[in-house]
Amino acid sequence: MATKRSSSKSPPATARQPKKPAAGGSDKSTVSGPSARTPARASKGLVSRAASALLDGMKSSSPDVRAEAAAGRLAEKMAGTDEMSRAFRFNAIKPAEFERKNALNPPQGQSAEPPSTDVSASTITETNSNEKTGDAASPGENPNNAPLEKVRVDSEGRALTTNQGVAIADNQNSLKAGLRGPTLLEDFILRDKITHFDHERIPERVVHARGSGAHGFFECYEALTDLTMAAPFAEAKKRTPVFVRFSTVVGERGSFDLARDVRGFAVKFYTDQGNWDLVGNNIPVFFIQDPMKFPDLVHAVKPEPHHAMPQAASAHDTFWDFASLMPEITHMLMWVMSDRAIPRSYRMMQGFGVHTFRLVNAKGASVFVKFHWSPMLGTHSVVWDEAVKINGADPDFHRRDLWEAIEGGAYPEYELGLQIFTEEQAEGFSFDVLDSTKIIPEELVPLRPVGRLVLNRNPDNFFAETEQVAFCTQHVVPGIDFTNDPLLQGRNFSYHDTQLTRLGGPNFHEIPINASVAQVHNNQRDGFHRQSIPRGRVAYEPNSLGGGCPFQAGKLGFMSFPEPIEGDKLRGKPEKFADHYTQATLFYNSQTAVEQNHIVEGFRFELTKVQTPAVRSRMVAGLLNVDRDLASRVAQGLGIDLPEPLPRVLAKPTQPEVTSSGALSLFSRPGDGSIRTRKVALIVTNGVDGSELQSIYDTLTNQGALAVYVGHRLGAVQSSSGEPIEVEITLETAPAVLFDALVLPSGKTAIETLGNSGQAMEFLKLQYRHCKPILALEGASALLEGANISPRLPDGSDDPGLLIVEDEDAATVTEAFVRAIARHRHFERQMDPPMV
Ligand code: HDE
Repeated sequence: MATKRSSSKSPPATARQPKKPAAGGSDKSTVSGPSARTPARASKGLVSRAASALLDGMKSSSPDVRAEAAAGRLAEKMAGTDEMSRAFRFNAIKPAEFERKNALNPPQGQSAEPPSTDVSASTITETNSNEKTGDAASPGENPNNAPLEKVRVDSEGRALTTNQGVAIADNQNSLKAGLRGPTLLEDFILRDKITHFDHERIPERVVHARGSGAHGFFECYEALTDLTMAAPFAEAKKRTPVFVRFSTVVGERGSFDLARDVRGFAVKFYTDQGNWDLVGNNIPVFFIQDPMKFPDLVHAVKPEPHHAMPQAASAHDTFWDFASLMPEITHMLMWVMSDRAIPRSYRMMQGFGVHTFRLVNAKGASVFVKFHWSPMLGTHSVVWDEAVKINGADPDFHRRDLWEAIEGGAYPEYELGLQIFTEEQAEGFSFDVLDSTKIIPEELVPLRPVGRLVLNRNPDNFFAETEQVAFCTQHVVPGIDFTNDPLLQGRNFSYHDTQLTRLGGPNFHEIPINASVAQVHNNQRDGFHRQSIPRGRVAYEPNSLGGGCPFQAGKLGFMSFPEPIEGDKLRGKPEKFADHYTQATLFYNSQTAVEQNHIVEGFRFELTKVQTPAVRSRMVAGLLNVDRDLASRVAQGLGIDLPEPLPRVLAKPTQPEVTSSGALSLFSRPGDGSIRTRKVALIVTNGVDGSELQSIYDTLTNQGALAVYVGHRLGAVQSSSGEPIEVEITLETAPAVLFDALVLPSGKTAIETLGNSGQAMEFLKLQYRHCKPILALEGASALLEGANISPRLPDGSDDPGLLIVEDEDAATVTEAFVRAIARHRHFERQMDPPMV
């Protein structure tokens, strides 16, 4: 931060004539309070030597020369301290602590430059450097804020050591009294290793325990200084480093990725004005309206306390019991039962700040804002039957996908869009913008694209970075401010509090992944695991003995937007919060028929797992207030009669501004139309037509897809021309659900073999059931017939996701196949229950 020094600035130490120490002070005294002794050496003229000479004297091997030099420097330090302290005749900013006009215009703290570096030092011996201490501190620098390479460790060419750096001779055997004798307590090497191991685990996050992270940057398209002074938006093309963590909410740290769940989308911006954490989700609304209910929500959805089941699932009684008694949850449930809760990839889901925030510009003017991240690859999901099976086939499906994409150079990218609106606009809305169970339809306030987020670097170490990263909603920078959304206000307490336990104390900001790139200077001291070694003796403000430093920044620092507040002190909610259903209906009405079907199926699955009929029925009664057809279909799926609708809190339904919003459908963001990073299985066995497969393989690879030869066993299969094809993965280790598309080979004997293979036929059936594109090369339609797969859709038209090479040339069909992969899924063929 640029600091303005007070007029008491002194000339550089070397050019200055030292003053006499303050009367009664002593250069020898380290106790507070005046010493009666007059400084012994001050009169000897040593203090008038140039500081550099004194410094050299301190390095002398002669104790006498050192003592003389030390005395000189101590005297100079005292004199300089006194001189600096005198610059603070009184606390000049004290009057500015009072009155409104001063509150809006805080002054910068008073400061004075020390006349020499010794003056601000803890000790004049700091110039005696060695390999451990290094050189003296650079005044005004906190090296903890340097890039992460300062803590990146590499052991190449190094021997094993203990944590004390002692080389370990034998890492195989503990120390024993005789080869067959007892192990000795003396074995400090064993104890060093085992003790550390015993304490390797830290508590997992209470929620969002399972996550995956990546480094990257945010680049803003153009300066937004008219709206905000926040550093990331200061100028066009400005890049701000970020660390992003995606997560599920409910499951424990080792749970599977494809739970039906909300996904966390937390972004830490390391701005040059300090850290800003935008701790969002992939769903723009939340379950509850008041933080008071958060522990209840989490207790209801976590595994039931008596038997700790189920893991990472909301499909159980306690969650739906709570949900059916909390009508404000209804809108969120619509999203969570939709395909948003089972994304194909972290790279293919949106992110939302959820709450209304404020942007504040340098003139102090403020607007409201909602933050939206939209993936460049479009929004895509898997289907529920697939999700269940992916969790068995690869519990790390999303983690692996993110890691491999970044490692492979396909950097995930998202666009940041802002919904910007004024307080006056907000007052006119039919809903309350402080209610986190409500969205602002894009038809009402369109999205303004302002920048892009690119994830281009995997972490070095999962624990050090992804596990230890600590996001807190209260981490904001000048230009970003809160609103009175009660959930946000509650979160602003909760996140810091949770890190204290999880990361073991108040110094978690010093853990390298959490340290800001902006300099950190304050008078906070001590606590568990303190890393920085503060220089000097001053740990309070105001001070004159530290030259006033660190001083308050005044208007350059964070200033809360001076929102006028008045009201009674009470517990309650505003009336508009009581509209629990209008936006749930809006969401349902904005979905395509396919998406509506999936929502019905989502409710049906979850409520089927509920064992208490009263809970099922109460839930259906709530859905009746959303949409009668939805409720009837869910009731039918549960085999129950339609109950009476739940009573509404608001007698008169709200008149919404829009009744359908295209942007709420996942299909409204199909992405860039490419097939980059899509996984395509080419099934091979002896006798396949190899050259044809190879050309498809090449076409797919050239377009950025990940083509993979899948066979029964690793090793080579013989193509019909005798050319070997190397199997890359087997049918048993990589079942259908791990692929986005399938190619069935040509070749008579190969087709016969595959027709008799349970694994190959199951692979084909699942690809079909999950509505994925299938390319059947010449003759492979026999396999389709064998699997009871029709080339026609239920309505009799051609299935556009099923491409069969008969008379057409393979190249034309391959092109159509590529287009079909880009479309992701072909839900036209989906039937309930599935035919195949
Ligand atoms: Fe969180 N939430 N939350 N939450 N949340 C946590 O903080 C909490 C809420 C979200 O990758 C915890 O560090 C309360 C909304 C994400 O590390 C905890 C309330 C949204 C993450 C906590 C909410 C979120 C968390 C647990 C209601 C979307 C993971 C561990 C007042 C806007 C961040 C931790 C990461 C994590 C509390 C509601 C998103 C306990 C009290 C709304 C993405 O502090």
